[in-house]
Amino acid sequence: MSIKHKVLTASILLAITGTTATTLIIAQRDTGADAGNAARSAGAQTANAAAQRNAHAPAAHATLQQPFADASARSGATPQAQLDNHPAVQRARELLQADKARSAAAHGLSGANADAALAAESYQPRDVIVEADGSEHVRFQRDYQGLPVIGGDLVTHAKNGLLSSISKTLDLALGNNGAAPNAKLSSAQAIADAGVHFAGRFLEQPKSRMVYFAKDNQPKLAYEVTFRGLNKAQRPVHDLIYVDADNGGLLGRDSRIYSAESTETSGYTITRGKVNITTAKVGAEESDGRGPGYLLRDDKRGGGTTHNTGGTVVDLIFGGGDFSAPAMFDADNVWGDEQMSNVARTGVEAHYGVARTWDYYKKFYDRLGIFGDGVGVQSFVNVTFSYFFFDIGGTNAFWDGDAKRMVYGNGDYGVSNPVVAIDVAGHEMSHGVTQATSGLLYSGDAGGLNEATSDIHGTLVEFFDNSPKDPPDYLIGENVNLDGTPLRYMFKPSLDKDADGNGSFDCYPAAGFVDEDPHYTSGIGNHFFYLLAEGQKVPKSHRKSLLPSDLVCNGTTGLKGLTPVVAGQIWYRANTLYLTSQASYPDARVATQTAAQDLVDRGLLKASAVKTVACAWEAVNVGLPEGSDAARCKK
Ligand SMILES: [Ca+2]
Ligand SMILES: [Ca+2]
Ligand SMILES: [Zn+2]
Repeated sequence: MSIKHKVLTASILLAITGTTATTLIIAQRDTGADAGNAARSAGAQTANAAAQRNAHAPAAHATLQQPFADASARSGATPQAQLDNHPAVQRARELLQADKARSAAAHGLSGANADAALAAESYQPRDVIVEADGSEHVRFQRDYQGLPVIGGDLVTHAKNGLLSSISKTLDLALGNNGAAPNAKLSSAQAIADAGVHFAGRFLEQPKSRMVYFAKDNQPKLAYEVTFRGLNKAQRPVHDLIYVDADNGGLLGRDSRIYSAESTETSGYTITRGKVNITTAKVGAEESDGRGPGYLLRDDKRGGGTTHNTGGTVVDLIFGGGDFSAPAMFDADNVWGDEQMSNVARTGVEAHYGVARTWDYYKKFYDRLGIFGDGVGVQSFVNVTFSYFFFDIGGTNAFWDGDAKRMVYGNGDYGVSNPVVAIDVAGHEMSHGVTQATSGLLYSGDAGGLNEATSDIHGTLVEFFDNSPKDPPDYLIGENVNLDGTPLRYMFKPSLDKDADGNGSFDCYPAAGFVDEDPHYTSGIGNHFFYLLAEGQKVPKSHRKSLLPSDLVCNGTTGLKGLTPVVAGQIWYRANTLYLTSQASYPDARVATQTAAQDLVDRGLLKASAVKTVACAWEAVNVGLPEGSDAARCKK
């Protein structure tokens, strides 16, 4: 193992709320000391990055201590304990022992050397067949020095207590007579070397374990590196690649048929009752020894997975947190129950929100996944947050742009639910879309546009899902706080102001934004979007407290909207085609007017739509950039 050192790298953790003063957050990330060495070919770079992320994964020997660690050969239905105690297996062991002693003598070993060689090898039964005539056939996996020997498996054939033959491709001698296995390469280096031979795109972090790889009767100490991902045809692949533990050379490979079967099932959520989700049916080898059963993995949507961190703490300044948990598992595919505290319900809701967000982007924008590459994301639930190491609780969620994962807080007992509502899931995933397209910065006007983009799409996902348990609205996170107070209000952003007067902006200030929290400057974009989608109409929930004149900044009356779907098309097109990383609100006005004109040119919208866009911007005091001759609301 090379020694890893920590560096602080800037990473934008885009959170659903701005309860902390800091929005540009420093996350802790490992860099491998062996990075230069590992990147010895261009192809190794992806694997190297993955290896760096994998820095906290248990070492190969630790993996081997887990029960069922060698589950690959345990697909048989007979429980291990039953196999171990089978009389035919006991007899076969004795016969093997005698054969080993003969073999040791044949290799010139005697005394302590022979004892060490004998002790170094062990056998685990995998299958037993006893025929009617008393013939016994026992299949064993072989271990050497506690490491599995790939290709060392054998079958003993016996009758009446006499060994008739052994089927095997590897003889006894493994060479080092009991010396502990000693690899020159670290696990991370082996993953990088093996990565050169993997043609797919990763769906999860590569894993490695140390084994002996035996081919042509030449056992070698090796790393078995497991890669799972998607090939060019977007089919899931599962490759085991064996590299020499001393020099990284390719020794062999094995491809598992990716046997997972997608199943449609249902589960209980925190806020939406029972929902339909897609899970993956897997055997023990695909579930880290927890199964056969089902994983919260959606192979119909790029293999996205949902994980239970078990309450890991993420510091909003220093990052951290343990994200090594495998995808959530359930033996009978019945997920969650009616207990609010059940983590399964939280996982199901996050999993569901991700699926609906995927479907929304596919249906309305023909976009496959956040990055447009057909690959799902990892979602982590059961997280709490600290700030400068002080406990601040669980009422938050964020998209970690660096690690490309979503993290959902647990909520705060008695105050808020786990933060997995669908507008929050849609919000967080949409940060990834922005990251992959306009790349809007997270400060100034651009920061507000970035946050508004996420609120807009999160809301449209809620419209798309249209659940009676969560009627579509222009509120953000109304299902987070137990008292129903939303995090934000798109039609009148300043309604979120706290007692100190901190909160979202309704109207664009002439000088633009510089240092304000993007969760507040998003008010301009959200407000514009509401007017564009719905017009100057007070939502039912607020008819007693607001007048149409309260919805605009410029005293205009009778503004008409274009429908939420059309407004979404315009915003998406502007964000993915016309906005750049430092865009201002006036730039966004031009971008959305250009996007609307595109749709007019394609015959999808009436020519007046461009003016409708201009009028909505003017209603929130966003003008045109200097010298622009783009359309104005009047004339
Ligand atoms: Ca709602
Ligand atoms: Ca909502
Ligand atoms: Zn956000």
